[in-house]
Amino acid sequence: MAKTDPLEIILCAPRGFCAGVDRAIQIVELALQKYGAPVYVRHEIVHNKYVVDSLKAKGAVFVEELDEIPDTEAPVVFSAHGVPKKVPLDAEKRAMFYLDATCPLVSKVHVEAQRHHADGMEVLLIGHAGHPEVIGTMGQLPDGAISLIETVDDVAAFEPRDPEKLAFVTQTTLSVDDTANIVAALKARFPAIQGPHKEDICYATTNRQEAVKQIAPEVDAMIVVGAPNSSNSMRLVEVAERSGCPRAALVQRASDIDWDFFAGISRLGVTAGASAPEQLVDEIIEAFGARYDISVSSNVTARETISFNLPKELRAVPA
Ligand code: 2E6
Ligand code: F3S
Repeated sequence: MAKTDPLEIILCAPRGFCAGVDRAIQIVELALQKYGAPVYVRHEIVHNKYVVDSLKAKGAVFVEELDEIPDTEAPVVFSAHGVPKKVPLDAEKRAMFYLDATCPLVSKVHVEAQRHHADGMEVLLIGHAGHPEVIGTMGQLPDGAISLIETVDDVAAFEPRDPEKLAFVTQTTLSVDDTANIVAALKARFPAIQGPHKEDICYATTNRQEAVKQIAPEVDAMIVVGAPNSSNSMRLVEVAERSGCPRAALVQRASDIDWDFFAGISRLGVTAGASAPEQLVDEIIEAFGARYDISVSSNVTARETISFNLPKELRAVPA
């Protein structure tokens, strides 16, 4: 490879921040502006170290659980992934001032699960064990009320209380294709099962996967800018591989690029998970620009115009 070697870079569009991530980060930034530091944040506000470190530098303090926070009048922000019901209850018991940055599309799933439970249905959640969104959604109902389904095999093994009274909800960041198979298996085994029209995968997850599917067969390699604990970003790497891209890699920063892995390529696809800032995409393109003669274009597969309201406490703060 020499600086004269041509490299065509094709950027997937849409990529990067979704409306829920944008809102969650704004909540922390505006809380810092309005109330001053510290602002406590329960869990990474979104799954990206660069975002978290930038907010830390402005005075945000990240914790995993509320019991790590001293008694304080400082605001406590709940991350975009949502929290079990117990978390706001515990915060209220301690008279904490909290701001909920749960993505409204995750809150919608919480409401669905509660509605099914109130209607006397047994609720299944399709998702990945241990993910904070899954913990948050399962925590909307009493312990044991939601059963987790991760695979088609789990569908075969599941024993319902009453197959006529079953409902399902899903995590928002799953593989569209894997989830379609799981939902098909559920419907085949339990024809009366209730649920959303397809699943609860959000618009941003769907659009980013679709964008990767279009580009993956056309390029020699694909970079997904994002973090290893970011479910939606990891799904983009899988989609690229399954759609025929011979080399797909998750990259957090330009300094992480394994140059041997990308040796000999002439077309590179680039996307970014919903929690990855565009600065990191720019940094990675620049790193390729230092080694190749690059030309950059975008492949637009959808246009996103959605945005979410801020919590009322922060609406009057100048951005
Ligand atoms: C909240 C809900 C969904 O790991 P995951 O993809 O869920 O989370 P992030 O922070 O990488 O992406 C944004 C997000 C927040 N997605
Ligand atoms: Fe919300 Fe989907 Fe983003 S659930 S935080 S819009 S990835």
